[in-house]
Amino acid sequence: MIPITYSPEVAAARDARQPLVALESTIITHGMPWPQNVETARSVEAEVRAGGAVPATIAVLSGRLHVGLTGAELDALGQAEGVAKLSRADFAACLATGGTGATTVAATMIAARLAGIEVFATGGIGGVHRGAETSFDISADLAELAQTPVTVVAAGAKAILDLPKTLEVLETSGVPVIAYGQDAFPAFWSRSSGLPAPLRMDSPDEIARAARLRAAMALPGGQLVANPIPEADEIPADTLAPVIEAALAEAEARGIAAKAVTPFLLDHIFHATDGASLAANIALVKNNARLAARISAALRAQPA
Ligand code: PSU
Repeated sequence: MIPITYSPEVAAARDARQPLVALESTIITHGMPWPQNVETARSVEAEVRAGGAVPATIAVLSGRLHVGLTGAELDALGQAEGVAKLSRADFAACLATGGTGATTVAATMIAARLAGIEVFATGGIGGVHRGAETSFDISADLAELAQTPVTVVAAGAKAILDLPKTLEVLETSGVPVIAYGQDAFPAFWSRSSGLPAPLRMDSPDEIARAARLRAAMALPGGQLVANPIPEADEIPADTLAPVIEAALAEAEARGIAAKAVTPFLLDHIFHATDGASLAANIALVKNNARLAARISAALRAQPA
């Protein structure tokens, strides 16, 4: 038996068959500083509710998988020290040993599938890191998208990554990468990466229909919906490029590796931009939550 606790709000939504949207917790513990992390988590949940769906923030607390966090649980997680960053490889081990961990995109997809939640909103997925040809650092998020049937709404992949290689791996693994409302693949803080997205859709209905058809065709895996950051909130790619280069050089000089790379880079860029990168990150996650709520409602209207 998997030790799962549903929050009262999520349990009621499941009973009433209301549309649900999963939200991750690594962005809270490893992606943003306190207190903006908790404030953002709350406002992202509010966006999902305003969009007519119910938010289910996911984390492992003392060996139980929580689907939906209470306000007190969210506050505690946002200030906790030494929380594990869970992916597919260590998820079950954390449950088995009574640990506490935040779920990455990969682990949140697994939890969403277990809870019957079809849509998940985050900031940006992990991907192929620059220099992967020597480091082999490729996020487990990509392999998860290839095998777990959840539609993930993100502002593309983080611009700290090697985006052409990230798109190549997604293509090889058969993951539909759908830019929402534009032709270009977005680059997290910027609306365009300068790379064309493999697919484009302009409505939540189409995205829902594609998910249903993939299931009908017995195709495993999810869909990546790449939703560009709103124009008013973006940081142009050329402004950010030198900041990213400097952050990568610093990570290399300090020998930062594996799971520590993404949190290190995000923190470095936050300080180097005087917080502008965080403001953009918050805006894009809220924007993704709004679209995810609409996709979840569209899926409810198109029963499997
Ligand atoms: N989106 C954000 N901030 C984040 C993340 C997503 O706006 O910190 C997290 C997600 O949990 C994602 C992880 O799975 O970054 C990627 O980490 P890595 O590159 O180590 O796979």
